Amino acid sequence: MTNTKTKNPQTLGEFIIEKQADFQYSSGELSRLLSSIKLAAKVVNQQVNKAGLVDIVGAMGNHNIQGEEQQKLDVFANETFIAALNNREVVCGIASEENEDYIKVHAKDNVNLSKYVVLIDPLDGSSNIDVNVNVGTIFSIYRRTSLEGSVQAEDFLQPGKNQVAAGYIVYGSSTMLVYTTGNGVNGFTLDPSLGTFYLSHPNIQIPKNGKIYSINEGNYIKFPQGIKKYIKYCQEENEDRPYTSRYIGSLVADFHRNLLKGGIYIYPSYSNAPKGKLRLLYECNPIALLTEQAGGKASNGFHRILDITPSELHERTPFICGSKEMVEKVEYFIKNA
Ligand code: AHM
Ligand code: MG
Repeated sequence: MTNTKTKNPQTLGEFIIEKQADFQYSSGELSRLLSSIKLAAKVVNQQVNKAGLVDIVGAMGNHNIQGEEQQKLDVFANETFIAALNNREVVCGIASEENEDYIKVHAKDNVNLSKYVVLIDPLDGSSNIDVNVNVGTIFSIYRRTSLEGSVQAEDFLQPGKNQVAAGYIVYGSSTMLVYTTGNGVNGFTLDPSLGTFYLSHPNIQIPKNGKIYSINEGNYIKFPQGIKKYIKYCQEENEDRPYTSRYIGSLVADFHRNLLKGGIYIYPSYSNAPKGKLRLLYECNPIALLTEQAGGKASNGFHRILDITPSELHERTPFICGSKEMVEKVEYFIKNA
């Protein structure tokens, strides 16, 4: 007899609870933290979807229906994520790409027992908002290292390999949340009519090799020699080349595509910016953990991104990530430039 019952798709909430068992002695704290991120993601998603209406609403006096002033979306996203994490006291500290310094989360009774800190890039690629192109949120979670009292800078300045979890939300034609707790990478798609994320991409693996390269080639003249040579290699006619060039200018969207299809994302150093543009703590580390968990590689051209010990919150780094063999090829060109 055939079973006619189709299994209900698993929701993100159910998945988080199920995976709690992966953590020995888990108190459910990380699950609550991830649920807070899920909640904030839905709120930001609603606003991002309405972004095109801002001018129309703005024309009515720059005030929304409650008489509050319209906020820029990146400010809105920043405040929404911070509020979601703050209100539920699921973390002891938050650092955001939008804020100069980290935030200490004080519990109502002044005893914050949370052992986690979160770092976020609340709306990455926000320059794309005006033209209806995908943007994203990136998050990174660590266990605090200081033993007591309020959170310290050292709790945030840990190498990426110490991350307990990391992920992103891509606000796109579908909104997806993709995350890892160090046990593989899973992707969830939002059903906007129900406001529920469903497991749509279990155990994502990035292909070992790909045909897509993503880099802002307009800056070619400023690139280091090894990167210039790699671009020429991508464009040569040979075996499976030339590769396809795809660059949205939204890290989350560029990475998401390459993760699913195979490819490489590069933001190198420039002659006038030796550390490139991207931030190690808010962008590169979480994307690097996801890459490695999916079987890919992330490097600064010389070393593994996740091994770098940061010295400041807003530190930048050159960033090369994606399909393992492609990243190794770039490292080869850099070494032999
Ligand atoms: P942002 O955090 O200010 O949005 O900057 C990060 C973004 C990435 O999403 C994107 O890959 C990169 O900047 C694009 O930069 P460029 O326009 O220099 O190519
Ligand atoms: Mg950013």
